[in-house]
Amino acid sequence: SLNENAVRTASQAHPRPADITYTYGTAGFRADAEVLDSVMFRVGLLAALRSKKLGGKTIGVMVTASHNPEKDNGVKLVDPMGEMLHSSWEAYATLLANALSDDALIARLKEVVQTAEIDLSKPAKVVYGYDTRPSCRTLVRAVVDGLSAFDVEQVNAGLVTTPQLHYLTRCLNTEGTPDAYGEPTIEGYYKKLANAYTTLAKGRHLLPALTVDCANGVGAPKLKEFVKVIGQDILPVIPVRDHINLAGQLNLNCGADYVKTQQRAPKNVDLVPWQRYCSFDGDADRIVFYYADGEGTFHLLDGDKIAGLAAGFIMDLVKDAGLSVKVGVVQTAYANGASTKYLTEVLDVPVTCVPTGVKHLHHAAESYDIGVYFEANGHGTVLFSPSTLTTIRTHTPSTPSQSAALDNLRALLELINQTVGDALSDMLLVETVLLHRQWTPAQWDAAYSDFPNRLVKVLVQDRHAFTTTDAERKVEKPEGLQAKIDEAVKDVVGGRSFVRPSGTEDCVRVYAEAATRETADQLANKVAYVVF
Ligand code: NG1
Ligand code: ZN
Repeated sequence: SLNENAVRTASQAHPRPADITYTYGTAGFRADAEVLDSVMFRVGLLAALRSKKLGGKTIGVMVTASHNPEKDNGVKLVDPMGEMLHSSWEAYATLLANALSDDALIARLKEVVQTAEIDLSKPAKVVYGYDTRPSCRTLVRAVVDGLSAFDVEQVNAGLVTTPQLHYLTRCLNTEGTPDAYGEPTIEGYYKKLANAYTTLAKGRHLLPALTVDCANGVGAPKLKEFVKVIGQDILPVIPVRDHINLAGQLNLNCGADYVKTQQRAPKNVDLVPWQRYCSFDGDADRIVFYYADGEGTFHLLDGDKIAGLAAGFIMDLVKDAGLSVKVGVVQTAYANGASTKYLTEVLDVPVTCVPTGVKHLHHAAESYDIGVYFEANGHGTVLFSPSTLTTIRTHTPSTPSQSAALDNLRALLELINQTVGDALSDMLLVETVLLHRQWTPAQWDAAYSDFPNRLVKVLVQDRHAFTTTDAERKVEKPEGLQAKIDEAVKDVVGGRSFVRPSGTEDCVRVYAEAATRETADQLANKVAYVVF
């Protein structure tokens, strides 16, 4: 049964601020680090319960606030196969975080134990990690206090990227089984990616070095560790924005989120025309590429462009290997309309549109033999179904060129982090395709031109008053709003616009796209006005 005394004593050291309501949303808990101590402690408790519920399987806990400012922090739970916490447990997280007193917390713990039918006598194991934020040190201690109240076997992964923590979680749960995902160490992660990329790069003419903006975050030391393993001669990269010990620099005027939302290079970076650049976000689970042309004009190669590049390459490999395996792409409503058109009309690949949030994309991608999913902001990966894995691993090629394509597909299985989007792994995927095609960023970019678009935030009284349908492309409530949006879009050439409440910020987002920059901006403003 529950050791109430242990929980109460531990909880007294992590009092909850009275005036805040916490919500476990798409990005877990995220807030100013100052108000997160009690939340971290309670997430430790919940991780213990989740592990017990799953008979002692290892649960992951990642302390990070991704692309948010340095003063923020956050925490997410990772389920055993490296996927996001099952959505049915998000409510338990919110319930525990908001208990007002130690007694209320104990009452709610009992409630969760009963509702979720948890056998407390089962063992529990948790692996935890954290990013470079200065607040991590004390917040991680709070998580550990929560775990310790339940006598959990603990693995401290230390400073890691979010996708590394997902990788470790899956490895720990599959070790010694036929589904073993890899060695459950960071060294094992590097070796797996390095071996795969070295195989894929073999005999190819080296590309000029890639400049990597690490957002002054955890991606910087991790990229450098990786380059030591693989060697600069195989992967020539130049890490920049790698100041993880300079206060206040994390995600500041750099990183994938800055580049994507501002549609420009990191501040004070002069792009050398036609050279390749990319940016990670603060926890290295997102990546976007970019370059400048001869006039110095900035060109973004975002998640949509990566999806197109990856899908095209994988489809070619599948064909060359003589396999009959279906590739599909999953996007959200934020995908540029030009990318959807390119995928369906040029690549002739099926496209599914789902609501925002990795769990929706991941889930939809699982229904394809090979599912490529990317959010426009650069979060994404490629999933191979179990039967496709078997096909690729066991197929006997009948020609040397089939054999070569098959070898490349097999290496891709190892290269791609199938637990979650991973900036390092996705970077290597893009580099592989560019290497094989011998493409410059401009040649990659030539697939299609993005329709001009604008994303704006609208601060409203109550964002929960907004509900959507049709993968967020239509507003249901407030009533009558969709008709007004339709009216605004009606006469705009190439116009498309939709409105949805953010899952991570207290605002409503308005997206608009049109044939010209000016009309896209006008449409966004018009729709923002009717929302407000
Ligand atoms: P919200 O705040 O729900 O729009 C944002 C991103 C998502 C996703 C989550 C998780 C946009 C428009 N939205 O969600 O794609 O990455 O954060 O971090 O980019
Ligand atoms: Zn992130």
